[in-house]
Amino acid sequence: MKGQELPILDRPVLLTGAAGTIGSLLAERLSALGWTLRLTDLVDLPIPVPTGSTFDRLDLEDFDAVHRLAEGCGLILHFGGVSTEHPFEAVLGPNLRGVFHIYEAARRQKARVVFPSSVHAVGLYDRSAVLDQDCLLRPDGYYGLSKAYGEMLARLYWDKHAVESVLIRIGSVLPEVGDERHLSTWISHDDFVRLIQRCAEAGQVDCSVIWGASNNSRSFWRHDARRKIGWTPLDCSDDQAERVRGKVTDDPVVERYQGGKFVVDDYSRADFPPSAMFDDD
Ligand code: 15L
Repeated sequence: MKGQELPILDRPVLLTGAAGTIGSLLAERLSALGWTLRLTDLVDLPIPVPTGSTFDRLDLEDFDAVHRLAEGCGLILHFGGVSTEHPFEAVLGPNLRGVFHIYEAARRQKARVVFPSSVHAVGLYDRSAVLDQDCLLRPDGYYGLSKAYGEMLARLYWDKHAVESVLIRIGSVLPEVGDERHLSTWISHDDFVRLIQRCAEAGQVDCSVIWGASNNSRSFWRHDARRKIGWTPLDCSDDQAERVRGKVTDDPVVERYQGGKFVVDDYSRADFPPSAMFDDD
């Protein structure tokens, strides 16, 4: 980012949501790479605080506390907040107000942000659709809607305040594929950690969108900013296809859409809309 005195990794990295599944993975793997991490979550860490890192409990809705913790940071990995489908009121504070606090802190600190968007920001596309980075967002619930909001907030802070972001539309970060849908959405731990490394090391990222999936031949997604970031996924779900063959639900709505089971939470359409209903053309 222009006007920044020090390279990003010469300053501490704030990691929110450090107690979550992805957060603890990143805490362990990035600290092992020598990163100076400021870890935070609403609850205590399930792992020992890695050497060289600090941990503080933090409520993302506390504007002053977010600012204090972000002081001096060059990068914010914002993995805090609600990470599954919930009623609107439960999503509102952590995911809408919380991400606003993160972007205000990034603006003050001239920090870069990694914002984990999600497959659920586009979860109401049919699985037969192949999406590019600039597709219309079609969230599959309030959680996905909060990810779409986060993407737009990031865009606003880039256009208006030059705060850089990498928006990673994460599929499924898992040690291994668990069902047939994951053959399209899976991203291995190693590919994911390498992507986060590139988000920090890339010279300039502007406001970039990355599809967060390994090099899966069944991917729902294609063009994004990976060349600009310098990331190439090395893993691939294809060799796990045999193991999960037939691992599907018996719900046609779940199996139709990219968002899978999140779609059916509070789903109330009585009809089964034709697939062309929302097509971009
Ligand atoms: C997500 O965004 C969730 O945070 C995660 O728990 C998974 O459900 C993932 O999407 C997915 O849909 O596989």
